[in-house]
Amino acid sequence: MSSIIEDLIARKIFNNRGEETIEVDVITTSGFGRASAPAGKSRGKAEVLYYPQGGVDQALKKIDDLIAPELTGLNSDFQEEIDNTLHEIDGTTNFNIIGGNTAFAISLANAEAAANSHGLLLFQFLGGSTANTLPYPLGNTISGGKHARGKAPDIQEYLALPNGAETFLEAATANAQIHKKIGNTLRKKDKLFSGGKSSEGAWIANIGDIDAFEVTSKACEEVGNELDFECGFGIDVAASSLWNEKEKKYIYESEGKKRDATEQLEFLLDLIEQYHLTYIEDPFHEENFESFAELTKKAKNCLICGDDLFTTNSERLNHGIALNAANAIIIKVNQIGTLTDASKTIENAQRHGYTTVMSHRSGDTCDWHIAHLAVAFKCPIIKTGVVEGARIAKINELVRIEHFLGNKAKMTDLKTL
Ligand code: 2PG
Ligand code: MG
Repeated sequence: MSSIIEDLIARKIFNNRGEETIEVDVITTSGFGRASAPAGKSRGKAEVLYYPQGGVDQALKKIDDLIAPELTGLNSDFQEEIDNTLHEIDGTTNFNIIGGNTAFAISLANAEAAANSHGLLLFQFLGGSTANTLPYPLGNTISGGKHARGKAPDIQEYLALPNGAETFLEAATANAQIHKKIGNTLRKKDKLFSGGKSSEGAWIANIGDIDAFEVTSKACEEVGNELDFECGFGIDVAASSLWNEKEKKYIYESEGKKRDATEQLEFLLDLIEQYHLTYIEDPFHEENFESFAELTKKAKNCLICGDDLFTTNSERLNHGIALNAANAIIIKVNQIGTLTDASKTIENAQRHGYTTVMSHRSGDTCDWHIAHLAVAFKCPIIKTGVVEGARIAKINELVRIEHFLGNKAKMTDLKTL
């Protein structure tokens, strides 16, 4: 078995929004790996640049002209060497020259090719024999903010977290039932509701935030009772999208309210208490580490998670760790570019007691690698929607991994939330 890279083939494909994206095949002497890159809509300012000027076409040219000749002949087993080579070819800190999504697709395709060369699945290759813990799926049920249109809620995501399920399959079942129940309720609540969904497959309805809280918490509770295990409930505020720098306020347009940082803190603490929220992502805008820290100190039994705040970047995470800004972090490999960079951030986060949440992007393909990454890197949670092709690709891959592991498979312990 040999894992020497023989060829790198890249092409333009499309994500679930019909946007152009990049797909890369890595061919080794005895293996093959393929990966494609996702795209965010509510991006953090500190994310790497997705593509060089000229977009995907220019990225493809860079692969042919600059990258393929350098990577051919290297051993795909040495992920760090591959990723370092990508950094060297690019030479900038945010992948300005080759594009972060170009790096992402190569990095992931390489890891897959190495695993395949050894006859292993990706999670086995990266995680070894101790990689047998399945993450809980954090599932998007109602979309708002930048992910919706019209008079939808201001908060971007209403998320179910079935943290009492005994297996991944049970947890995924709970999320599907919660999503369905919410759809039925919205049909009654919003006379104009036509069953519209966002890129992430979450419902888009003409309701306000408070209604969305009521509907989601009721559905989580009812399905929890029916299935006889705890179904938690969380949100992604994506507060950078609500923040108005001039006014220094969070603008809740649908609700017709404006909140400064203190009011935002009180608003969120009330919501945690009233709806027993187990998870809040990006409660404040991406530069406000201090308010994050205040909420983390005051919130009980609730994960306070940084997405735009950290952008999977270890330096930003270190700043957060020093301030006790959060207790959880979203991991999106394409925010930072390579698997090696992302795995270092995960390691750093876990060493400091942070809950790591592997995540999809709102614009995504049927690439299922994050399912393997969540298991390999022991992330207790994966955020990857409930329905819609790109989401189901990842959910079903986790079902397959659980099935493959048989009686060795177990769930992380999130029951204390
Ligand atoms: C988020 C994500 C994914 P986007 O904010 O967490 O749900 O959205 O990919 O648009 O950044
Ligand atoms: Mg987010």
